[in-house]
Amino acid sequence: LRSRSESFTKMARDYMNSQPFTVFVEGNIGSGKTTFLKHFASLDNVATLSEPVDRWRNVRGKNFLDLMYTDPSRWGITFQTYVQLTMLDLHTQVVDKTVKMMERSIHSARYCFVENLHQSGLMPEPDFIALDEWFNWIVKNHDVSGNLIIYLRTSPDVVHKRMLARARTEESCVPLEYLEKLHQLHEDWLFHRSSFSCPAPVLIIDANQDLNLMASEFSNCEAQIAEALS
Ligand code: DCP
Repeated sequence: LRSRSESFTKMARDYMNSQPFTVFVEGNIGSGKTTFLKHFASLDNVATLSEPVDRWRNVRGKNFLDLMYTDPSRWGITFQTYVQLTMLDLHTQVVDKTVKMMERSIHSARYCFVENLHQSGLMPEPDFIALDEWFNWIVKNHDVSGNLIIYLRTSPDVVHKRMLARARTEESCVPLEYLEKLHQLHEDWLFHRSSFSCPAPVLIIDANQDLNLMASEFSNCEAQIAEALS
């Protein structure tokens, strides 16, 4: 019995050790998360999980992202409920690499986007409560933890220009003011650490510069992740 118990303990330990080092890449809309992930996708031991924006734009033929921007008070809950589901899907996805790098997380969905809709009075209180109850249940009952957050820190006017330049149809009506509010929520959470709890240590990157010139910043991140793993 003892040896069975020992081998079970060993199995459990091996399982624990097989958990990947999980990184969340966070930052405002247009901060360069996609470019950042692309850089890491070429590394052998890194699995990159992009945010499922295309899934949000076509849910059985309905564009939830567009609905949310068109009428946030009506469709904000629908969109954010679906975002929460797709993010949970990414958090629980098993990967066979040492590092699992995710674009955003269920945490920024709640602490930045849902919070913004709620604070701006764009999400009715019962909608917010239902979403928050779901969020709390998920955090308690699923492993949505991470080992490192990389915060691509930007100024709202820089990301506003990038957003206009990439011209995603659904975002054509997003004003600078919206990005300013999102910026403040990211700042309070990840920079000042004065709002919500942070699920992992934060590495801050200046992402205002031209994204094509950020190779050295990316390499620096690579080095820091390698150090954390060693
Ligand atoms: N979005 C949202 N609520 C969320 C997550 C995203 O309203 N919980 C919206 C904001 C954007 C779109 O979805 O309109 C995609 O936003 P991201 O900032 O997550 O992705 P980007 O493509 O803008 O990232 P980047 O430009 O940094 O690569």
